[in-house]
Amino acid sequence: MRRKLAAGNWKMNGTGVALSELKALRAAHPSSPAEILICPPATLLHRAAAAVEGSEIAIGGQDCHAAVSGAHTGDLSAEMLLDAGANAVILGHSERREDHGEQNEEIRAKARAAMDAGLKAIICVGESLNQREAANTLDIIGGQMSGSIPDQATGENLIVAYEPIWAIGTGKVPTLEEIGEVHDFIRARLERRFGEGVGRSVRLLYGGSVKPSNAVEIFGVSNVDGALVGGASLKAEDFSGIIRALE
Ligand code: G2H
Repeated sequence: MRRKLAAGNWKMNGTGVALSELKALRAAHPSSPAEILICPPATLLHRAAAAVEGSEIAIGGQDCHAAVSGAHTGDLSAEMLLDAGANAVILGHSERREDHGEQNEEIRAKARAAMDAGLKAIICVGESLNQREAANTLDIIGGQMSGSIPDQATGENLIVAYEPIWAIGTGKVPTLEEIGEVHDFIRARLERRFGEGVGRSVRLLYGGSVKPSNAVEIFGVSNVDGALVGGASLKAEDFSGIIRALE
């Protein structure tokens, strides 16, 4: 039985005042059958971790370096995220693939480092609109999966997020059939590569313009175990609505 997961990706949003949203979220969900994760910007990790200490809410990073330490100005290692209070990290988000030219091989190395440090790696995959229109979606997702998921993946340390690039922050959402087709494909690929036991235990998140008003129907799709939420995770009230849709 896979535990449902609501993961919030704050992206490059939030200064200290945003912690009030985290406190409101904590108050609204003193307990939850679903796992709740918030990934704030790195500058807020320590304070966010302190704000949720002893609660149901976990904290995650939005990226990490593949190396353990060294001369990498501006970067953070997986161990540093762990030390700051994170238990997970988002890797290979399309915004990082685009803004920083991240390729599958680098994402795989980062995921290895995250898993070695004891973090859960949320590896993002997704197609562009051109790729979907050219009927290449499953080829693209399959290539991203084999390129960026490391061999030591398990149901504990790996979460895969399907985020069609054209649905991110645009308000456009794929049909439920389209979401189901990709999630079933991801599940089948995981089972083929890692065996049924591991393949069935990895959680699959949908991401891209999830909000309280569409969460229930998206969570009803087979092999959708939760969501990776951007814009609608910034306000406790909105994110609460999405968490409730999982409960
Ligand atoms: C997709 C998602 C969060 P949003 O990037 O990762 O963002 O919910 O704003 O589309």
